[in-house]
Amino acid sequence: MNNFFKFILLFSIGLTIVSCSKSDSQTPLRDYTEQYTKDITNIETFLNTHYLVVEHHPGETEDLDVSYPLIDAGQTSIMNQLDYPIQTRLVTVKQNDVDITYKIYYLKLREGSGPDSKSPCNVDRVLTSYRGEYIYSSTETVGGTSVTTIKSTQFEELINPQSYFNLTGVIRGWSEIFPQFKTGTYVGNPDGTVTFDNFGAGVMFIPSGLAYFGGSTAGVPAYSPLIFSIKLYEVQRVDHDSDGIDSYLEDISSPDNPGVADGYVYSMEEGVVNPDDTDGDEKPDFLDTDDDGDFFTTASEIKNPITGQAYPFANIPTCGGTGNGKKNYLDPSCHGAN
Ligand SMILES: [Ca+2]
Ligand SMILES: [Ca+2]
Ligand SMILES: [Ca+2]
Ligand SMILES: [Ca+2]
Repeated sequence: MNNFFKFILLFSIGLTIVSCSKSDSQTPLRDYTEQYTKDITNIETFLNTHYLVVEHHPGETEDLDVSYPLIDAGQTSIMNQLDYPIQTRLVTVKQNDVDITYKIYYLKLREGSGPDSKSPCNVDRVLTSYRGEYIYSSTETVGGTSVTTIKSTQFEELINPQSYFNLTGVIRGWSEIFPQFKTGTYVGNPDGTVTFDNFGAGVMFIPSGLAYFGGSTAGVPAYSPLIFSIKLYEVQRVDHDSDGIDSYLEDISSPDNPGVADGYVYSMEEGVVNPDDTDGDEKPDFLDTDDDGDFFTTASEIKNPITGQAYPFANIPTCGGTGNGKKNYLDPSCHGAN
């Protein structure tokens, strides 16, 4: 980590992306399911009635700036264009005791690449520049006829980020989509600025239930679906349970592919099996200081008995001879390096 990043870690600024849902206590919140139906209809209408403009300026701040004009002369919609095929991620959340499966549409303008390229997991911290817009419905009278158009308006832009965002402290949509991208490269300039290149860049279209929902914040009306265009500059790992294993390495499985890490660590509701909970005690590995439930802490199990220091992650021994390939701290049949 260079000095620039050490320096900016010292700062913490409050921006509206930080999740703070404060609703008017006089008005009951709308029904989540009904609101989602409206949101996804408006998002899909937006995607079908606007087209994508992407600017290419390699090595400059403006690289992969994006805009979404209304189709007016037969352009191909965001939904149907093939330069950056639209992708979706489904996210199920229990809200007011009802499971709602949200669809987040997103575009990968560039995944991100470089010798040290890395993806954040959903609980890491990210250095990102971004632009936020909200989607709304606008009705105008044209030639005596009432015409409704789905439009978007910018509410926030951050071009030169000075601090990291904690993906556990921002809207849910961000923590779901950032892991789909990777960092690129950067160089420090003599004037103290930093030039980023080949960074991950994309656009996400987020239903209000995974954003501010009924909270109106910093120029965003309540119940607004949001559009964020993002550029991923750097990732900072977090070890939430301080057991010596960074949280992204405590991603051991995925709901669809048992045993295959997917870039997300999961916290499940009570009674729901968590793919990232080795000992099944309902504490996910990234929050569990004894991951295999053998009463030996993970921190003690990853210590090299000769040096007394933790092994580098790649060198943590597997349980001697049992042949299941699990590292010691994930296997209750052995303890530590013995
Ligand atoms: Ca940990
Ligand atoms: Ca556990
Ligand atoms: Ca752990
Ligand atoms: Ca243990």
